[in-house]
Amino acid sequence: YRFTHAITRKPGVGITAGLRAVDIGAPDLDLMLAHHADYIAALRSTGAEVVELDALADFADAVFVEDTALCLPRGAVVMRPGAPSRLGEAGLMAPHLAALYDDVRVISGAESYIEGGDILTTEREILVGRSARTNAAGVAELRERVADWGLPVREVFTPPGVLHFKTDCSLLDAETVLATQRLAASGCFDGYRVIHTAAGEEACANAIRFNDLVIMPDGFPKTRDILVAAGFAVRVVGNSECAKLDGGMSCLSLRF
Ligand code: CIR
Repeated sequence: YRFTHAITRKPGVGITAGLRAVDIGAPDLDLMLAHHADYIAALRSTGAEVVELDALADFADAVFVEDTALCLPRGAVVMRPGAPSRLGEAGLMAPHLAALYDDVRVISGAESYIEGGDILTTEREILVGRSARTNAAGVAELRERVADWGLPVREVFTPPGVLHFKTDCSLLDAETVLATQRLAASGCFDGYRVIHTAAGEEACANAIRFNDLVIMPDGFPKTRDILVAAGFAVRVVGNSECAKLDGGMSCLSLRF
């Protein structure tokens, strides 16, 4: 599958108030902007069109656009983020999806919560991990919304204490997943080839395959070497500031 588009959003001054599981200090906006520019340059270098939306003053975490939508080949689904401070971000993404897709559907149930970070789409199925942000009603509603798009929804396990399912995994090609040991041990990737993150480098499991590149965070040399040895063209991008807010490579874009 080749991606033709990505949607990103600039981080704004409010980023210092972004959600985080553990406070290890405020992110530096200027450094985050520099990393963000490198990330966008990497996406663009593959030939894709990259939309750069303006920062949203009222939403501290809006740079993490992935959580607002699910972008599939046949259409997009607007999510209902389970973090109360992020719920309003999804509706603000909808018009940008409508500009690029003919078919945009919406998760709308009052009890349904689901974030894009909990969804890994492969060429044969959509894996969704329940988490503190994604509940059973959200998964059930997603299943209904995409029922006629040809990809079954399979509910999987998010390890306790992990923000999103995809915090711990990425799709590297049609058959290959990069995953932490603690996630892969659940068996959710049986039938796929699994490459484990190196011991102590679990924080780099959230990478992306975007066309010819695997884009991964800087600072994880053992896993980078494993991926290079497996034949992937790896591009490393600084992620120190997003990491303070539990964000990684997938969170920063919607890709389709
Ligand atoms: C949050 O807690 O919602 C943000 N600070 C981080 C979101 C990361 N998004 C993602 O993994 N898809």
